[in-house]
Amino acid sequence: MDSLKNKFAEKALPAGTELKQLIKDHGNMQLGSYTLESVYAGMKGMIGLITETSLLDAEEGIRFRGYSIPELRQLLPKVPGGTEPMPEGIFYLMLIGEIPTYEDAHNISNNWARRSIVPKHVFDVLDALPKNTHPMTQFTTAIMALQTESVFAQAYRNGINKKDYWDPMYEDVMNMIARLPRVAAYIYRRTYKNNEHIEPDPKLDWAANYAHMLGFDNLIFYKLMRLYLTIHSDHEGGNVSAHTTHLVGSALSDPYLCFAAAMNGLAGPLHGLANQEVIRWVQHMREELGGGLPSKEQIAEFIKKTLAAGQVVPGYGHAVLRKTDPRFTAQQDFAKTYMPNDELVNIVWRVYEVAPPILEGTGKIKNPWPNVDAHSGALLVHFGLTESDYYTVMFGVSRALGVMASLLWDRALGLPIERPKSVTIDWLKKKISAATPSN
Ligand code: HAX
Repeated sequence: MDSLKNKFAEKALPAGTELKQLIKDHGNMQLGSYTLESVYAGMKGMIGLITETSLLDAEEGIRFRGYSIPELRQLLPKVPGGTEPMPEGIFYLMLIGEIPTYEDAHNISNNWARRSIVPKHVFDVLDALPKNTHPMTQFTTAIMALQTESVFAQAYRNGINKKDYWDPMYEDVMNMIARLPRVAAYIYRRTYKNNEHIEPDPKLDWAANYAHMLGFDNLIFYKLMRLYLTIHSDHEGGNVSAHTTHLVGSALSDPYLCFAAAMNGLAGPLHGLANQEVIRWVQHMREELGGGLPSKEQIAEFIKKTLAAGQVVPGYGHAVLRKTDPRFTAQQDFAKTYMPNDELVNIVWRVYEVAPPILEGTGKIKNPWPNVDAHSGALLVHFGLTESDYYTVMFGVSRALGVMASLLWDRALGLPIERPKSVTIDWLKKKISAATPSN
């Protein structure tokens, strides 16, 4: 270790232990309207944001503008002959607050198709990256390359009245969402399909066109993409990708800058990258056990081994939810209809039977139930989309719908720059000692 690194470890590691002890002994101390414990624990449960698009209930799961996922699977418009909602519909709902008609959703499809041309330099930037660059790194790089097109950045430079910010922001949001499937499909095809690209089909809706450009022209896969891109779109305002969008946007950064930052958060294994990690974890288990459908006992052993190694069981747990994620249930429902005998899907279901009591038994994991990421990979593998490093990009394409609708609301509401107060450990110690009666 170099001397600076050594010095840092000497200082910071004991400080971590000391801070944990402070929280244990004085966690109930009030800091403003909150306790020290809640400040330390990642501000969970603190109301600190106003987000219109969706609201999360710990027991029930997410509601988009008041509607649960099962309700939205019924109520949102579908393509003719379709069975799953169009993501265009949930975008309309999040932005406007009303259930759209089919015509409303179809108009958005056409609007995005018209805006979907990706400037050539974005592909050139991607082509300059080594092929083995992680797809999420390629994705954020491409979003940054798209930023040359920002209408808001140009309008700000030209001097725009703050009351009008939302207007050029709207143009950026619509242009970016329109272009993401092409960019995301390009990343997939250059990384895994020998750089053989597939032209968009403007007659298809947004989700089916993305599936088409990925190379999966299968009607059931189209349905899966509509469901997938709908349910991953939003999870109220405090999750890392949504909060990042809001925070960066509060500095009046344009939508491309905000979304690239958000995607760097989504690329973390405790957030969106968990969908990749779940499939890697299941495959690792299968390899160790010599393939096939593992027994419940074997799965239990593997979970215990993961915990004993100080690692997380990916796809389980949540910062807010305290029940099975309804986004998991929606995907399970889809799988029961279209692929009930798929082996990987059955492993996911068996893990669901085995994992919760073991996780609960640790006594510290607050939510032992599966989240959205526990199921999504197995559905994609079923159709031959096996490259798990790519999965978070698909999540990101969907997440754009929610966080960009929220960003437009932020600017329309004129929300101010975000700037919470931070304090040092030394400040905390002084506060604690002032509040502790001397004896
Ligand atoms: N496996 C093992 N340990 C877990 C765990 C899991 N699935 N979930 C929580 N824990 C541990 C935490 O690491 C923490 O341990 P320490 O006290 O040693 O630090 C302890 O249990 C308490 O954590 P918690 O309060 O229950 O959970 P947090 O709010 O801190 O974290 C996470 C929530 C989602 C990050 C966590 O449950 C986790 O790491 N899960 C696995 C990764 C995952 O699936 N992430 C995706 C979440 C959904 C999402 O954002 N999708 O994009």
